[in-house]
Amino acid sequence: MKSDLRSVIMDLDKVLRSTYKIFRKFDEDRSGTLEHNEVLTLLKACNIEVSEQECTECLKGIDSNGDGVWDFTEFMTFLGMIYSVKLSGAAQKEENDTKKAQKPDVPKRKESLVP
Ligand SMILES: [Ca+2]
Repeated sequence: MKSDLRSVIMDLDKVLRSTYKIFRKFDEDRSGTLEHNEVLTLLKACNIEVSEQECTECLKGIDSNGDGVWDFTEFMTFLGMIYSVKLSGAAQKEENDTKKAQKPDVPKRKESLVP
């Protein structure tokens, strides 16, 4: 149990380090935070097409301390939201696939069952 926890912490450490490297790549001016234009670039990199206004709203929605930019913690919040959306999409697809698999293959009849 203790070694499992230690293993998870070590894995988490690796994930956080690589995530921080990604955060730094988007922090083009090395300010330590992501400003509007950097968030816009990030959203585009995630294939999320938004207008300037939508980007502002997204930035504000995750900007928990209200300083107008995203710090690393807020960036992690964004990633968590992206991951959550991805998981719910995968769950929905799995549910749809299950429904399709369970649906009986009944051929449509054109003729009436009543003679
Ligand atoms: Ca920045």
